[in-house]
Amino acid sequence: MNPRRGAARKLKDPMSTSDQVRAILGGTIRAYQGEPAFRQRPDVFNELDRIGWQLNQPIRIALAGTLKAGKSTLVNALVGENIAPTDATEATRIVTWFRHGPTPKVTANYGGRRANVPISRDAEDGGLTFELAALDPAEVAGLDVEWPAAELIDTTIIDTPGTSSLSRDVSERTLRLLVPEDGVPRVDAVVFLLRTLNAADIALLKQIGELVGGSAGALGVIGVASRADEIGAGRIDAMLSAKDVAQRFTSEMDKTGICQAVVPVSGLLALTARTLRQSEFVALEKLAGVDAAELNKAMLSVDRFVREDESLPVDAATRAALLDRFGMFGIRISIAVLRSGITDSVGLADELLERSGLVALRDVIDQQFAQRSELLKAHTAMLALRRFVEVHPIRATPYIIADIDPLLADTHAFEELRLLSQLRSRPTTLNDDEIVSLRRIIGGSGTDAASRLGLTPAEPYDGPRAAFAAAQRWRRRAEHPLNDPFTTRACRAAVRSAEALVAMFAARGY
Ligand SMILES: Nc1nc2c(ncn2[C@@H]2O[C@H](COP(=O)(O)OP(=O)(O)O)[C@@H](O)[C@H]2O)c(=O)[nH]1
Ligand SMILES: [Mg+2]
Repeated sequence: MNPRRGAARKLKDPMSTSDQVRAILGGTIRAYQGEPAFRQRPDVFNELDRIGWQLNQPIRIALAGTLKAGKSTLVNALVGENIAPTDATEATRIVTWFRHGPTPKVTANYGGRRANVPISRDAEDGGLTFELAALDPAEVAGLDVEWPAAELIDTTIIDTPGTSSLSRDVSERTLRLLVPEDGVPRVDAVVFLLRTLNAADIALLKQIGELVGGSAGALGVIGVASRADEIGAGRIDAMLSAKDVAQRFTSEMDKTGICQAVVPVSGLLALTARTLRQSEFVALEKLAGVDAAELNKAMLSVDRFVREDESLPVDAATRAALLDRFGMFGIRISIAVLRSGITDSVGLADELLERSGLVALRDVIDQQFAQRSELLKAHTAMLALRRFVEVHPIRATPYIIADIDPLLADTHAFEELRLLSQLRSRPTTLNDDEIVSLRRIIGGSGTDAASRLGLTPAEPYDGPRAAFAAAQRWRRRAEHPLNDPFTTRACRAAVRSAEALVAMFAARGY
């Protein structure tokens, strides 16, 4: 277990937000039981039970973004197995839920009924195909994939069709999932993938961000600059400029202020690294042994690389297969890594995984979503409940809303999340150093005490003093006469975060 998570857990209020949500939900159920008009309405109680049940379920993270942004590939990379069909098969037009289950099982939500979907596995690439032929894809509202993957135990991942696709229908399906018309949220957090960044992408991102991050949507949004390996067009000498481009891309996305963080990721490289085969390692080692000038010539273009060439130690079909799995950049990087002295497939896989950006993305998901999963779920549950009592009004409705609204507004952790995204786009009078430590204290690098205070684990006893100093510093900064209202609000939030740390240390007897 991650020891830092333990610290974060102790930071919670005595009555956690989830407990408060459960209490409100319990009260709501009793209120409906007391209403003669609803006593005989199992549907109403089912819906209320579902809201409560969801609080105990894994956090739901949706992958959204433009068509062919690499969403399905990233699902596979995150799960570590080739289970989400990629490219334009029928299934990629359908919202697919990947949950943990004891045995592989796929069910289609088909015109309000459930139908079992047979699965077949491609002998060559190991990719799955869901046999939907018996069903009319237009009628399939969603697919439920249960899979015995460890990565799905704490997280349910939702793969969505592209949002800016030519088909309005597909766009709307995704939008409806992220921002449902009935106002009842279906997901707790969103990873948004963009492959290019043009005006249309930014407009779409803004639109989704306003809806998603707004009053009726998920609170957590992470941006991914996807297919990052393609930015340098596969040229290893372009790696530096690729990094530049990725950074510029990242900061452009940052500026939209919709995401709490933006990470460049190559899902393809990550998936290949996580499923690297010994035969691939052997083929790459052979290529790495070829004279550098010769190999460079053979790798001038994709066409050239896959054509018959007796002088290369690896046959054309194998080269084509490598290209599919690694991409041009991945092959170049692998060869460079092997030439630098890595001698086993595990070493190569680790290096590729690191370079793919997946490790960084998982860290961010952990900091922004996993460490806050209880809160994100509590937030979704409250939005759902608020919506529910409005749609089915009873005498108690105004009282229930009067319980929910202050919790939504006052819960400091929600304010931290809102600020983490707003700090990227809204001007403040804080200088760069201040922004960095403000982001940190409100949990931008992790919600445990050490991360918030910027302490290394080696100096734990400085915690109480650092927390106290931070509270003082931000209190002073909040009172600066030239602050605009947003800056004051952000500084006050930092004070509250620091005070929570002081209280936590005091409770532990420091
Ligand atoms: N080079 C490269 N290609 C990728 C990457 N991710 C996906 N692709 C390719 O892009 C195409 C579309 O990917 P897919 O995951 O189906 O995208 P989706 O439509 O967003 O689900 C496929 O041919 C993938 O192999 C990546 O990180 N790098
Ligand atoms: Mg897809």
